[in-house]
Amino acid sequence: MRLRLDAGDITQLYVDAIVNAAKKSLLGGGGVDGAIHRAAGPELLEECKTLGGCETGEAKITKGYDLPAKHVIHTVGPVWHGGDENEAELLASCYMNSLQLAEQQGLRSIAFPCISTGVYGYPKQQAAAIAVSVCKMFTSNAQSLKEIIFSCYDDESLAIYRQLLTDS
Ligand code: AR6
Repeated sequence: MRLRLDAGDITQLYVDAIVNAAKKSLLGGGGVDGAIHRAAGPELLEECKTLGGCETGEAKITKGYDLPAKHVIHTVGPVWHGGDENEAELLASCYMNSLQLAEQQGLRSIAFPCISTGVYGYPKQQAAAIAVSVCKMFTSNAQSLKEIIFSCYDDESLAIYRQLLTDS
């Protein structure tokens, strides 16, 4: 099992699944969600409409349509309210539930964006520490998954993840 960084656009990755930092309705939005829907094409929204939304911390899977990725795992990160509203547990659940879904489907590779660190305002360093620690913990139980990619779209996130992966 390999953990690695990618500095580009998550929608360009040839992996079994990319993870979408979605909103509860799963009906599209801005940021990485908007980019994924644009690149996947309108059929993604049609499938999302059948899913009945998604609770914060949970995850649902669809096909990838026009994306190079075969699937999209949609998860809803917590909105940052200062840290006393269960944000850390909910963010950890996003990663854990996405990984479990990927394993259930027998997927070999998955790419995560920096969930909640854009519009939802989660501090990047704290969010990255959770992402890396959940994914590392998961590596010992992984069966089908061989590669986890952290998609770091901005330089600050890239530097934070690079440090975390080097230190651990
Ligand atoms: N590839 C990889 N990462 C990206 C890309 C991309 N193409 N575009 C942006 N990012 P955000 P959130 C990074 O705001 O904070 C949406 O409207 C971005 O730099 O997309 O979880 C949803 O519908 C940042 O580090 O997600 C929800 O309403 C990270 O993706 C809400 O935003 C997450 O930023 C979710 O907010």
